[in-house]
Amino acid sequence: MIRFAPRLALAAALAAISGIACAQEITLRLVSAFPENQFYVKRTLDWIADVNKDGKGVLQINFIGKAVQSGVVDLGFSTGAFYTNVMPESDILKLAETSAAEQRRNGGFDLINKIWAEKGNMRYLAKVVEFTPFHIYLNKKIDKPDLTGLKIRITPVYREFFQSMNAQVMTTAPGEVYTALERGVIDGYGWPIHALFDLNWQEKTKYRVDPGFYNAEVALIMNLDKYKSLTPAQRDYLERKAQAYEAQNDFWKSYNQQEAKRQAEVGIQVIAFDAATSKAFVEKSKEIGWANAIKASPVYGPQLQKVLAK
Ligand code: 173
Repeated sequence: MIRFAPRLALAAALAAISGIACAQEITLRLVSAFPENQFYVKRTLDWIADVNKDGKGVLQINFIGKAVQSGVVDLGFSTGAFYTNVMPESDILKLAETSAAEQRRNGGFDLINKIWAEKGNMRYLAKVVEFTPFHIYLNKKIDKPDLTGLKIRITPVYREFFQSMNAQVMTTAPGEVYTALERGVIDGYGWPIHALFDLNWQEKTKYRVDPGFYNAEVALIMNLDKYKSLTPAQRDYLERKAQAYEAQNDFWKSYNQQEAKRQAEVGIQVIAFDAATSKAFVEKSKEIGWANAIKASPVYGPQLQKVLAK
């Protein structure tokens, strides 16, 4: 039997106690790709407050603000279109017809994380915006899906689809769209069904084209080295909280209905196509989207299609 000398036993006991007393707490830095007045960010700030309330002694998040940078931050709150410079696959998530919950069951979430780890040194923690179509918003009237002669603000989400309708496209950050509309630099823009009001674009918008297409994706992403450096307790806590945030995504279904109503109330008119034209419009958006996805990512494009498309 091994007997500890009293002093050694005391040292061991103290070490054990100090391990508990200084239960490791980590503070992660988060940046948002979206402006702080956007409702997305408010929801995420609420989530951060909740994480910090329950996570004392385990994990805290420090919101840094608006910046699209890598390396200097631990967590990003962004959409795939804003980091196609890291990997083209990021923009493919807009083509998802399966939900985040389904992707966690059908292997999609694991595939995304395999790609994000390999190409972006990132962990895709949770999707927190979904069930949200994009639309074309215009200040000039059209009567068919033809954008000839129109200057339209885009991100990578919309590029090929809008070009296929002959639009003259220009990439513009959300923060610059209002002024571009005001000055007539653009005749319209691609944007989700929601969040016009966050940035006051309803003041400068006459029409919304229906139907919508694709599925807006906004997620919490994390530097993979940082993710791996977390203790099991920290990682479990962060995963649990991120998944709880994702589990609220049904919220967007009713929110989007209210947003469409609000648009109508301020006089934004809907340009609708007949049933056959609408169907062809949506089909074409998907065809173009997947053709580009597979061209940009010949190996992972088809694998993503299996888990994202329906
Ligand atoms: O239009 C955009 O800026 C864009 O690509 C996007 C994507 C997801 C949510 C909101 C906007």
